[in-house]
This record gives sequence, structure tokens and C-alpha cells, in this order.
Amino acid sequence: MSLLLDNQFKELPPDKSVDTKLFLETVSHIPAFFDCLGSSVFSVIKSDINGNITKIRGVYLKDPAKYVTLQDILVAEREAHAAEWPKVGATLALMWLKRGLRFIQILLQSLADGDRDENNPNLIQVNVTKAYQQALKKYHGWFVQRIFQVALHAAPYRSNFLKALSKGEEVKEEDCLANVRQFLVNYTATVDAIYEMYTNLNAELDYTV
Ligand code: EIS
Repeated sequence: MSLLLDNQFKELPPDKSVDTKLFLETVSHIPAFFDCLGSSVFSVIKSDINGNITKIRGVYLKDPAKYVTLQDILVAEREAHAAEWPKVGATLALMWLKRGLRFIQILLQSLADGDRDENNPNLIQVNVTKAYQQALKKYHGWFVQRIFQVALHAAPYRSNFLKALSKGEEVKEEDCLANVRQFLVNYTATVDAIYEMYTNLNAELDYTV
């Protein structure tokens, strides 16, 4: 069974609200995936994403009945921290987490679409760079952009990456990509819904780190 299919995102309800508990359960499987990518540069990224998830979970567990959806959390924090919001609490953690999720979405979509460097068909640098430019680059100053360059050099070969997505099992490339495409349906809808929520609540910030 593929790693991706084991941890499918659920279909959203018609109002596109994201259930906090289900969301946290599903994203909590993502950090472990970094361990199979090999390089220690990925541990920096893993701990950043882990930190985001821990922060959102911490808020949720304080009052699960109050924070049924992610929007419930943002709205409550807007009321509680009017001066600092949205640069505070789980609102800030989810603001960054969604960018990492968007990065993964664009990377997987690009692989599924068959974007590749014809001269180096087993490299994924074109796919990773596309995802970085669209999801993260504008939020990074020169230093973090340098970290990206290091991570880019450490990116696995396409064949190894697809194998890792399939939990180390030898599956045919086409079968793996079919799994990726299926995974992307609810995943993309969820990430889109979170972006839309940040726009609607005017919660998006564009400072650089
Ligand atoms: C935020 O971090 C915190 O997350 C947030 C709060 O402290 C806030 C305060 O302003 O800062 O500084 C972090 C930023 N996070 C801001 C940078 C971390 C290192 C990022 C290095 C860039 C690497 C780009 C990725 C290259 C990957 C190559 C992959 C090859 C396969 C399947 C691979 C998936 C990769 C997913 C990459 C996601 C990167 C996410 C980075 C997010 C970021 O820029 S709070 O913390 O509120 O929770 O306390």
C-alpha cells in the first residue's frame, strides 16, 4: 500500500470547512516522510513543520468542542488577540504550514504532470524549483533562500523519491503516479480551502523570514 494512500485527506463538505481533528491526524503523518529523504538538511524543514502542527494541536486540545473547524480557531484568535493577530498562535502556525503543504502539492502535481528536464530525466530539481518559486520563495530572504539551494542539491533522484512515496516498495512508476494523482484530489481541495479562508478573513501576511 502506498504511503500516500494510507494517509488520504478526507473529502471536504459543501461549505469547504476543514475539520480540525481530521486535518491534524492527516498532516501529522507528513513529518515522518522527511526521514526517508536522506539528507540532514531536511531535518530543519521537518522540525519547522512539526512545530506548526504542535502549535495548532495545542490550541485545539484546549477546547476541542470550540475548535471543531480550522476557521473556528482563526476567528477565536482574532477576538482574543486583536492587536497581534494574525501574527500569533495557531493562526501564524497554519499560515506557514499551508505554504509547506502548497509546496508539496505543486511538487507532486508537477511530477504527476510529467514536467521534467529532458537532459536529466531522473532529477527532480525542475519540479522542486517550480514548487519553491510558487509557494515559498517570496516569503524568504537571502539566507533562507540559500538553505533552499542546499536542500535542492540534496533532493533525491526521481526514482528514489517515487519509491519513498510508495513506502520503499518497488512499484511501477505509472502506478505510483496514479496514486499521487488520486491523493492530490482531496489534498489540493483542502489546501485551496485553507488559502481561501486566509484571504476571506484577511489573515494573510507577506513578510519575509
Ligand atoms: C515560521 O517559519 C514558523 O513556521 C512559525 C513562526 O515561527 C514564524 C515566525 O515568523 O516562522 O524560517 C522558516 C520559515 N518556514 C518560517 C524556514 C525554515 C527552513 C526552510 C528552508 C527552505 C527549504 C525549502 C524546501 C526545499 C525542499 C526540497 C525538497 C526536495 C524533495 C516532499 C518534500 C516536502 C518539502 C516541504 C518543504 C516545506 C518547507 C516549509 C518551510 C516553511 C518556512 O518557510 S510557529 O512557527 O508559528 O508554528 O511557531
